[in-house]
Amino acid sequence: MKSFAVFALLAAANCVCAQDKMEWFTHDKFGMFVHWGPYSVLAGEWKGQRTPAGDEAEWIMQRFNIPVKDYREMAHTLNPVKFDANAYAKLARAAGMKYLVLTAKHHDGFAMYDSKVSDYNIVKWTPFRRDIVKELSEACKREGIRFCVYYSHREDWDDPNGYGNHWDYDPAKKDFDKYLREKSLPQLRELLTNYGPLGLIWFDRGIDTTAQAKQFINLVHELQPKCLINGRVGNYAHELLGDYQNMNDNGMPTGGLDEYWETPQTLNGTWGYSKFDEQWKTPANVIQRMVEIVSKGGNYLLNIGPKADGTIPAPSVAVMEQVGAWMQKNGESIYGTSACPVGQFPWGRCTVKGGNMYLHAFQKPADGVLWVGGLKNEAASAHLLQAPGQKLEVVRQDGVTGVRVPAQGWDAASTVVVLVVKGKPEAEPELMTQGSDSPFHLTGIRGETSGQAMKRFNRDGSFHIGRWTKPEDQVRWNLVVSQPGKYHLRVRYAARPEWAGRKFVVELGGQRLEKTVEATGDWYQYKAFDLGVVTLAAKGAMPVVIRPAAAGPENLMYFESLTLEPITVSGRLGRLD
Ligand code: FHN
Repeated sequence: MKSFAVFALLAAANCVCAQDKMEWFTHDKFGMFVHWGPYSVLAGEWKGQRTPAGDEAEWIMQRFNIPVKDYREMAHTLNPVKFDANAYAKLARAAGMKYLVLTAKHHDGFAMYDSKVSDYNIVKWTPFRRDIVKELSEACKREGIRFCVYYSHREDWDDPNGYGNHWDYDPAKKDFDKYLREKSLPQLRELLTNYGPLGLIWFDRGIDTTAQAKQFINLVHELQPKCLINGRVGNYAHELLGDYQNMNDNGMPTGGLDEYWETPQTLNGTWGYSKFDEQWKTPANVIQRMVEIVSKGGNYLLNIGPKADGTIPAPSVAVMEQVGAWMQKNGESIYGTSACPVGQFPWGRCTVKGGNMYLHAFQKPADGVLWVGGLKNEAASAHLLQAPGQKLEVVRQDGVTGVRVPAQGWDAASTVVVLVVKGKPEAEPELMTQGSDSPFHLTGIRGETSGQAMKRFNRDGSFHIGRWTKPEDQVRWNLVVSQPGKYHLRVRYAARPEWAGRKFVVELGGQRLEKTVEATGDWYQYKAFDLGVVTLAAKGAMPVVIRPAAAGPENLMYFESLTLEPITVSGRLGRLD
């Protein structure tokens, strides 16, 4: 008993630690990604051939299978004489960004710092001879920006044993462990040792085994325990490691997640500089994306791709500055906020801090009212964030709260209204309604999680429920049945062989089904299973719950959805399959 209490205390202490470590990340919300390397010299063109439309310019070496010898020759010419680290850090600050992630080494294997491990770096290989990582880390410190590095730990097209170059090197002859031992891990050690405290390390494209990933994680923990590790450190098809998850590139989740997350996004269509890509996002688009990300509890890592001379493309600067002007006025509604418990509105999105709900109106509603459906709390007052002294009228109709907004003075990107509510904003349970003969599709991301059950990200861009082991770790939906009758009940999940045999329970309308988890293959190999026929006897409200039947050591399953498909509806014969 006593040892259990000690264990519980230690576990609680660890938990606080993990939360403490994430504090700046969840507060800061907005960071600058910088993709810069020798590929900026080519700027999307090799010997008269362009990288295909929509292609990423930093991949040019791989796209045209440029021999290492030729690429290395080209890298000798990188000479960013106009580089001014202060300008980068100042731009990040002006944009309202709080952290900056620089590609210390991208997939081409070239280091943007003075590496003793490999001479293939900006100091020893180019006439420039200056250490970009050092200069930027110092400039960031001066500007109060948290400095972070990207490091391509698996992919390295220059090293004979690194991953990815099959045009110069025979993959069968590669000794990947030698690459890890002699380049990747030692370079990471240099970055963690020589440039002061790093906010986070951004690994990319995963790595084959968990044991390999652990070597990187352990090194970070050993040298800089507070430095965060992104989710791309391990194999994407396995349990995702790291302190937080990254969406796919330019990805946006369909709803809020229960884990820490960030989405890396481009400002045009490429990460590294391309002279052909002028498809710049507008400031309004960037602001609305940021609001949407923050409204779902995530962070926005927005990229710039500097030119070979060290300057930042003028359109990127212009967009960043305009975003910054908006942030200057409206930052309160972004920094330190959390996800909005109520959904996505036709007029925009919402973020939350204490009892303040920041209603971000992307467009003026036709009736002049921002309706906030699904809110449990009573409203206290409302005002424009820019005019705290002028109260706005709070209206209520059919149980729904709304704020009447002025006709004038709208911001092209997002006008922020502060709705102050009594207590912590909470959502009414979401009601899942059905059309005639239509199935109920109950996805994990639309359910209400409780206990340890967690809405998590999948590398294929979808979501699942994980981390649930005990009966109190549940997912629940509130159905409104309008078509009573018999329904096929199906579940879709992924389960590793060692999870098979666990029991799970589905409760609905007074019925309790206990079923056994079957193996589907690996972590993210989803399969649908028929759970039999159930009766939704009467019209009206009906909760549905899925949970582990008993406590167990592992994940119950990676749950994706339950489906209720009508067989007979209201006495009629529905779909039979
Ligand atoms: O291959 C890279 C790509 O070049 C870029 O660095 C992005 C940024 O998220 N990550 C990889 C692809 O996911």
